[in-house]
Amino acid sequence: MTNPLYDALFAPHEGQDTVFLHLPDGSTVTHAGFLLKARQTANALTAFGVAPGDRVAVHVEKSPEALALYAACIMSGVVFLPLNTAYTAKELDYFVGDSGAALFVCDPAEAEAMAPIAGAAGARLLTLGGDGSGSLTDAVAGQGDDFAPVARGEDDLAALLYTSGTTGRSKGAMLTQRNLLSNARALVECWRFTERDVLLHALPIFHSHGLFVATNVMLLAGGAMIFLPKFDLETVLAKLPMATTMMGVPTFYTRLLDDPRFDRDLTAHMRLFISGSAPLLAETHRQFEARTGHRILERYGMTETSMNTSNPYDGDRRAGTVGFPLPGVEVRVCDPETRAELPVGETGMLHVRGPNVFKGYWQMPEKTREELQEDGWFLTGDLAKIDGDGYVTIVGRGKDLIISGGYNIYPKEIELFLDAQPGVKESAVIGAPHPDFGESVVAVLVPEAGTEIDLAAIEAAARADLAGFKRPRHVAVVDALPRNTMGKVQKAELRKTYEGVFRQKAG
Ligand code: MLC
Ligand code: AMP
Repeated sequence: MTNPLYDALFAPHEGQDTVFLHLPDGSTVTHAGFLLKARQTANALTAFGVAPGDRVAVHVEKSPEALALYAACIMSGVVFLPLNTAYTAKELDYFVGDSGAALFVCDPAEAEAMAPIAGAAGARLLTLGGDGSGSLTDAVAGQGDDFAPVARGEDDLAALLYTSGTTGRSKGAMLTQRNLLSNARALVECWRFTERDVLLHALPIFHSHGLFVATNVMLLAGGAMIFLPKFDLETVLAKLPMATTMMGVPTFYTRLLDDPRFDRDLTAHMRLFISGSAPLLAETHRQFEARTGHRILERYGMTETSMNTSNPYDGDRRAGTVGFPLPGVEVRVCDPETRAELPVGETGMLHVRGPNVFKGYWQMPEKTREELQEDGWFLTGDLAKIDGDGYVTIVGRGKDLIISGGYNIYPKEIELFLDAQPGVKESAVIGAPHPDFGESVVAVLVPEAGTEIDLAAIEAAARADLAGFKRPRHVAVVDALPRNTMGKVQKAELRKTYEGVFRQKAG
C-alpha cells in the first residue's frame, strides 16, 4: 500500500469510463475523466511547491473541480482543509492563519478581500469559481496527465476540519488516512452501497457529511452521484427519479415533506434515505414512513470521529435512536464527572473509541488531552443512553451547542461577539426550536446602564463578522439575565422562556 486512501478510493477507477458525477445540466463526468483532472491538479499543486503534509485551505463553491482538488490533495499527500462557504473574512483569517496553510484557494469574486488574509499567513492565493473557472483551473490546464501518488502511512493526516469550540475558539480536527478509510469501509458495508447506486448529493462538501460520508462512500463503492450545488427543493424533486439513495440533514427531509409532490410514487424506486448531523424528530421519521413507505435510516457522527453509530439496514430502524456502533467502533455511556461506565439504560456522556477517532486537535495538545483519553476513548460531549437491545439514543448535549440546519454554532462565540458591541453589558445565546432548521439562534441582551442598544447596528456588525447561519434570528433585550446563587446564567430557564419564538414567527 503506497497511499491507502488513494489505493482504495481512486486507483480502482483509473481508466474506467463509468459515470461518477451527474451534473444539474444533464452532463456527466466519468471516473476516468475525474481522475485525469485530479492528477493534473496534483501536478499543479506540486508545481506551486505544495509539499506532502502542507495544508491547502479551500473556500469555494461546490463543483466537480473542487472535488478534484480534494482528490489531488489525497494523491499528493497534502492535507485538505475545506471551509464553510458562509464564513466571513474575519472567520477565514483565523482558519488560514491557524492552520499555516501553504495555499489558499478562494472564489474569484472574493480574491481581493482574501489577499491580505493569504498574505498575513504566508499562503499563496489561487481562485476557483463554482463554474470551474479561476487561476487554479488555468494552472491545471497546462499540467501533465500522469501523477505518481505520494506514499502515505495510515497515520498520516488526510484532512483538517475546523469545528467550533465551547470556548469560542475553533479547533482543527486532524483526520488521518486510517480514520477516513475505516469509516468509508464500515459505511459501505452497513448501508450496502454498490457500483449500481446513484446517490442524490445536495450536501455541501466542506463538512464531514457531504465529503467523507457521502463522497468517500460513493468512491469506495464505485457508484455515481447526482452532484447538486446545494439543496434546492425543485431540483431535488426533479432529480430524485434518477437516484437510488439520498443522504441529508433533517431539514432536507422536513422540506421534502412540506411538499405534496413528495409522495409514495416519487420515492417507490428508492433503496435508502439516510439522515444525520442533527436529531431527526421521531415525528418526522413517522411522517416520512406514512407518506412514502420508507423508514429513514438515522446515523450519528461528528467531525472528530466521522460516523459512530447507525440504525440497521435490515432490522428495526427505530425512530428517535441512532442505532448500533459501526463495525470496529466501541461506544460506552459514562458518568460525566467520574467517567465511570454507567449501566444499561442510564443517561451519561457518550464515549467513542475506534479507528475512526481523530488524531487530536491541531496544535492544541491540552484540548486534545481533555477530550481524547490516552486509552483512545473520545469524550463526545453528547448525552446518550444505550438500551437493553443495544440501540443508542442521543438524549441531549453536555456541551453548550446549537445545531441549525446541520451546522454547529457554539453560543460562546456569538456571546463574545455580542458582548463587544457598543451598549451591550452582557449577553446569553441559546437555541430555540425552529420549524425549518430544527434549532435557531436566540440572543438575549442586557444593555449598559442608561443606554439603549442599537439593534440595527448590531445586525449590521453581525452580517460583517459572522457566517449567516450563526446570526441571531431573534433578539430580546432584558434588564438582567436569570442567574443561580453561584451567579451562573440559567440557560435552561432562558430556553424555556424563548422556546416558542420561532413557532410564533412561523405562524
Ligand atoms: C443557510 N442559512 C441558515 C442555514 N443555512 N440559517 C440557519 N441555519 C442554516 N443551516 C441562512 C443563510 O445565512 C441565509 O440567511 C438564508 O438562510 C438563505 O441561505 P441559503 O444558502 O439559500 O439557505 P438554504 O439553501 O435554505 O440552506 C439551508 C440548508 C443548508 C439546510 C439546505 O444549511 C445545508 O445544506 N445544511 C447542511 C449542513 C451540513 O452539511 N452539515 C453537516 C455537518 S457534518 P440571510 O439572513 O442571509 O437571508 C456533521 C457530522 C455529521 O455534523 O454527523 O454529519
Ligand atoms: P459536528 O461537530 O458539526 O461534526 O457535529 C457533531 C454533532 O452533531 C454531534 O456531537 C451531535 O451533537 C450532533 N449529531 C450528529 N448526528 C446526530 C444525530 N443523528 N442525532 C443527534 N445529534 C446528532
